[in-house]
Formats: sequence, structure tokens, C-alpha cells
Amino acid sequence: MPQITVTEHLLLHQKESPMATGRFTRLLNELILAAKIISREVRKAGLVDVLGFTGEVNVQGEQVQKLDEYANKVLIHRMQRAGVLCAIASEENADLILIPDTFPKGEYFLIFDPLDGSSNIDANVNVGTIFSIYRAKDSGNGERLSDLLQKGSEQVAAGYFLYGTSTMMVYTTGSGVHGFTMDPSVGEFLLSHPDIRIPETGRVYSVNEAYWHYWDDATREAVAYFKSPDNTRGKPYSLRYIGSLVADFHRNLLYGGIFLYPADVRDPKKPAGKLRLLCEASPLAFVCQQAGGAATDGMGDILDIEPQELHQRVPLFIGSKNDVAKVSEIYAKHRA
Ligand code: P6P
Repeated sequence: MPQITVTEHLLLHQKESPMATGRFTRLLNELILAAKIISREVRKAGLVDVLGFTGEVNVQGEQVQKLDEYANKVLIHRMQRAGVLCAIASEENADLILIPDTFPKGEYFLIFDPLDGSSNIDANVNVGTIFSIYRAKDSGNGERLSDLLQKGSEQVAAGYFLYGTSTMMVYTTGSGVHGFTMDPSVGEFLLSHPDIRIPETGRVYSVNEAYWHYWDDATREAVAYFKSPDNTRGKPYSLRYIGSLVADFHRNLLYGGIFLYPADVRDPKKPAGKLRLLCEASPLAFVCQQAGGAATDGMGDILDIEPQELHQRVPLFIGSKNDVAKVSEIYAKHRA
């Protein structure tokens, strides 16, 4: 296959998309540079002192891993200098990260989870970076949250980097989903998965069943469906759960399946479950929808949710269209 880089692929596709400016390409290339730097450190984790906890706690109340902190710093440093952003938001930072006046600003707003799944790093399990890109609303200079918080359907681009057996980048700008694999010998992401389509019905379900006793009846019925021999497949789905969202999502995107992180009553501070709307659910929902899949919070499409706050959490059911539709059907029945 001819070696097609992300930049070349964007130029080929930009003709079809409203981003026919070099500014978006510049944004994506800075993101790619940050991911290359993060990938280099992830690959040698264990050899250098990036393992273990910093002893600090992030805005989510989670122990911060050194690699978490490193990835967050690399992304903020690089993206503040991209010259096309008006603001940045990170899963690790409570508030908006503004662009210092010393750097040119632009019309895009970037949100990311710098290193999702980081609790797995010490066990050498895949981790990932998730990103979401919006255009700031015209009303302000893009430094007010009200200019930035928008529905997932307003995203201009979204995707993730997966630091796994190889380093991959998967993204969409609204013209399908495309996967690139890093060729370490040249340090470039090269097109390896053009036009990814998720099977309409999957064969895998991914959920942490340890929370069974904390779920409502609709959630229990949905999970029971996927492991029942009486479902439309006539046999149980396989349970695959790595505990690293990007890795679980990516496998289901390629093989077909559904990832579930339902609301549960374990933690009254997190009634909607653990995952965040803006830096996890929305970007993956955009990728999934563009690949022919779907994503719901049990009530409606993830991409239709109007965010109320930066770190808002939502239940997430995402993957093959028919499997997500089954969850929506069960939830609707229990609401009736
Ligand atoms: P649980 C990792 O911390 C993460 O945010 C996602 O990557 C992953 O899917 C989820 O949490 C795992 O959560 O509650 O099953 O351990």
C-alpha cells in the first residue's frame, strides 16, 4: 500500500470538508507531535522513573500517575503554541487552560483526556489519549465556558491515540473514520485502516460486572441480554474488558461489540457513572457514529447532550448500531 501520511490524507479529504484551511492541519500536526512524545515515554515506562504515583490527586479525585502528569504537560505545552486555539480543557485540570498572550490564538477549542486508562500503566496495559475539537462560538473570544460548551454533534474533529502493541491514531473530521499506525523507523503515522466501519451487530460486550449490585433493573436486563444464549445472535457475546476505555473501544470498533459504563449507585458524587461527556463520551461517540455505530446514555444520543459543565459525567453505551439500539429499547421499556 502506498505510504499515506495524516497530512496527505487530510489534504486529500479536506477538499470535502469545511476545514479547507491549513490551520486545522497545523492543529492536528501539533497534536501528533505531542502524541509521539507521549508514546516515546509510555514505551519506556518502567525503565525510567515515570511509574508510580506522584502522590497528588487530580480534579476527578483520582491518584495522579507520573505519566498522566507528563502527558498532560506535553499536550498543554505543545497545544498552547499551536497558534489556532482559543482555549484548552483537560480531564486533569479543573478549569479551562487559556492561551498565554505571548502566543497567537485561533478559533478552535481542544479538549482531551491526556492518558486514559493510566491506572493500568504499571501492568503494561494499553493506554490512550482522547481528543475532541470544536470551533468556539462567535459570541466571545472563546475564553468563556459558554462559548465553548457545545453538543457532541458540533465537534469538527475527534479521535484518539492508542499506545498499544503499536501506536495508532484514529480520527474523524465528519468524513468517515481513518486509522494510522506509527512506523517507528520513520516516526510517521501511516494510513493503515482507511474508512473503518463497525459491524452492525457485534460479538463482544465490555462492562465491569463487579458493579452488578449497584445497577438499576434496566442495566441488569441489558447486560443479561448480551450474555444470554437467547439473544438475537443465539449465543452469548464474549466478555472482553481491559479496563482501559480507548483499548476496549478500539477493539469493539474493529471487531464489532458494545462497551457499557452504566450509572451506578456506588458513589453518590458520581450518580451518572465514571466517564466524562466532553473528553471521553462525545469524541468516541463522534468516531463511532462516523463508523456506522451509535452511542447513547440510555435516554438519547450522546451527541445530542447539551453539556452543562466541563467535567460532566454520563452513562455510556457505545458500539455496534444494533447492540446500542437494544440497550435503548430496554431502557425505554423500563421508563414506560
Ligand atoms: P472501572 C480508566 O481509569 C477509565 O477511566 C477508563 O479507561 C476505563 O474504561 C474505566 O475507567 C474503568 O473503570 O470502574 O471498570 O475500573
